[in-house]
Amino acid sequence: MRKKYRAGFVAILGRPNAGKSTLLNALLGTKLAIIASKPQTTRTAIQGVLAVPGAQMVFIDTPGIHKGDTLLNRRMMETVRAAAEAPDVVLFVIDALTPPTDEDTQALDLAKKAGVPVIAVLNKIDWLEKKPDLLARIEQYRQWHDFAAYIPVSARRGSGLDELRAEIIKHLPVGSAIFPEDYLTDQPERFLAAEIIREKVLHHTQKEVPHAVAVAIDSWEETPKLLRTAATIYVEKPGQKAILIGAGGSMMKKIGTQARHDMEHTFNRKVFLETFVKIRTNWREDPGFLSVTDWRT
Ligand SMILES: Nc1nc2c(ncn2[C@@H]2O[C@H](COP(=O)(O)OP(=O)(O)OP(=O)(O)O)[C@@H](O)[C@H]2O)c(=O)[nH]1
Ligand SMILES: [Mg+2]
Repeated sequence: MRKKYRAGFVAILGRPNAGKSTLLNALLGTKLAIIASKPQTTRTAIQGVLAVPGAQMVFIDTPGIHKGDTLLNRRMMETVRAAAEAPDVVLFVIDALTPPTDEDTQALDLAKKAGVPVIAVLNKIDWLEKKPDLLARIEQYRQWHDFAAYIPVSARRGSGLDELRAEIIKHLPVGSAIFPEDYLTDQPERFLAAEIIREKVLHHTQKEVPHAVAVAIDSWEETPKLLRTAATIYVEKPGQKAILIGAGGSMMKKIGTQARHDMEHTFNRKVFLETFVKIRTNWREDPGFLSVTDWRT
């Protein structure tokens, strides 16, 4: 007998930097979400849809669970709570290289609240030196919750993903596809472009600068062969602006070139990108500003 078609929502939860966005991209086989070695890279929920024979998985990547005082931090946590409200299954992403933290506990609390099966995804095993360490880590998490499964993966290398997809599908409800076959994401191209620029900024800056950066797209004109766009990179302080511009504009040039390169790949056309840097004091506390850079509003 043919297996019944399954389709459903899969929330990806976990502490900052666990590798949630890397996992989303790896599961989809497409780069949708930006990645950085700094925590709090993802700021909104990012939906990515994967159709395989017999099933459709609607993944929702979320910001890492953390405590933070700014309005931006609170909005990020509201986003995670909303994503955790009604999934069919949760992927609880664990950085297997490091011991559990308070943020892991908070993330798990939220995952449990969803009241659906939670799969423990032990990520970054490519850097794990000894197998007993992995088994010990699994044992640690087993004490916390009766997970539906414990699946070691390397999101970066792409290992363990077939096992993970198969496990996810088991927990999806029987039903027809939620989105059309070729549908990939709810993110508009402008938002993807702004995120690509922010990713390059994160790669080249340290300490408080990554957290102080927001990107807005000011103009967008496209033809089948060319995309012409202008973006403003907002920071909070003059010192941060100086860092982003760099000596003789060198940093801005580097960020612009790398972002343009990625955008050409993502949008499959030539890109003409102009970037500006502006100071916007305390933008993380400014509801008006936050809604300008949030593509959902
Ligand atoms: N070695 C190794 N590193 C990984 C793996 N997956 C992710 N990383 C790295 O972990 C860091 C964080 O990855 P992200 O995917 O941005 O993590 P995240 O959980 O989405 O982080 P936030 O959005 O800040 O919550 C990056 O430097 C990744 O390259 C993996 O399988 N192996
Ligand atoms: Mg992320």
